[in-house]
Amino acid sequence: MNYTHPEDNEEYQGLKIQRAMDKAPTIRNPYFKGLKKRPEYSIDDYVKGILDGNMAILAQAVTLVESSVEEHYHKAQQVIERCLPYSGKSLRLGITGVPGAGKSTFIENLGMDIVGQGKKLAVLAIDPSSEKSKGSILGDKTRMEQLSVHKNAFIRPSPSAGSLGGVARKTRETIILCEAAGFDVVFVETVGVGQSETAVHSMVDFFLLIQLAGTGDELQGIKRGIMEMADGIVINKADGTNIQKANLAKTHFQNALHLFPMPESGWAPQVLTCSAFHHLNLDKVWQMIIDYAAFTKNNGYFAEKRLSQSKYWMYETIEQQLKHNFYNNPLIEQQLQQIETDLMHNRITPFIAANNLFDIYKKSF
Ligand SMILES: Nc1nc2c(ncn2[C@@H]2O[C@H](COP(=O)(O)OP(=O)(O)OP(=O)(O)O)[C@@H](O)[C@H]2O)c(=O)[nH]1
Ligand SMILES: [Mg+2]
Repeated sequence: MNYTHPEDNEEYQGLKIQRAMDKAPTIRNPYFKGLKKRPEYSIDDYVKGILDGNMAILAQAVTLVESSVEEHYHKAQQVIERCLPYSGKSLRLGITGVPGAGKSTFIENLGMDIVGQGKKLAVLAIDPSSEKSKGSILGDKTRMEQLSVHKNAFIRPSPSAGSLGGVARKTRETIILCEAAGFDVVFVETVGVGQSETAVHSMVDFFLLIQLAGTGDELQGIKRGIMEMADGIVINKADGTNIQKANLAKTHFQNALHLFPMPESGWAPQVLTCSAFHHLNLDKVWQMIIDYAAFTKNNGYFAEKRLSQSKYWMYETIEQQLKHNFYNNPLIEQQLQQIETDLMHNRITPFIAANNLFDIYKKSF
């Protein structure tokens, strides 16, 4: 249908409708100067800033890594690739423990010791629940009051968008950027609830489990798999009236660890007690980590483990991309619902349903 408007006539004197986008009004009040647009950095800017150890640019590069915008993804990948030759030099430490075990307190106090030695420390997190709860484990920077404002510390909450695989990939890539920016130690925190441990374990050199004593069922409380991953266990809150219980728990854990086969690293996991809050024995915990690094560097396991982690991440990425590609294929998007309905009505078996979808997928190329 064709409308003619009187205002289309050049001689029309009344109010005119502003023509489409060529003169769209600005959304923001032009007199409001509060919000400055962030400078748009080039890949060179990012790489140079990171290699110079510029924290503000590092933080923005991490934001780029975490972005779900396709264009950002490609830019981030190029930044990472250019930083890769400068990465790998840090000591990567994974920290897990049930809520309330004292992870944040531990990281704050051990972290302050580490930066006190002139080292640079990055604290990252993997929290697959953060998207749902909107609060992530490192959201509570208040518990890291001193560390969060220290010039040699970089604290970053868990990326929140996407699947665990996606969140883990982003954290892993952030480690690379931090290392290129000259960080000597990287902590990756997670909550002791299961799958996220495997993800953290696959990106760190040393995996530390923080436990509590005194519940009596401490051994049952954690999954065997998590204990098997641990290179060290600390019983936290070993202070005041809790010391004896902590020592008892230490013996329990030591006995339990004896039942596990010797880990591939050749390092027998140690159990220590500490008080993160009262700053007791944290030096021993740190020494254990240093000893582990020296021991495994000496027997070759340190480098070997990093290589096998790279391999793990390659396959992990392939799987993620295949999945992404499959489910975002327009033909699959069209057919999936129908085939699922057929399945729900018992018109088709799951196996045939999957095969049919694969046929559709393969034919789409
Ligand atoms: N007595 C004592 N209390 C501690 C110790 N470490 C932590 N706490 C207390 O235990 C509580 C929980 O500590 P957090 O450091 O927040 O524990 P978290 O593991 O980070 O907990 P989530 O972030 O909820 O997973 C806080 O009230 C701490 O003050 C310790 O060594 N001794
Ligand atoms: Mg915490």
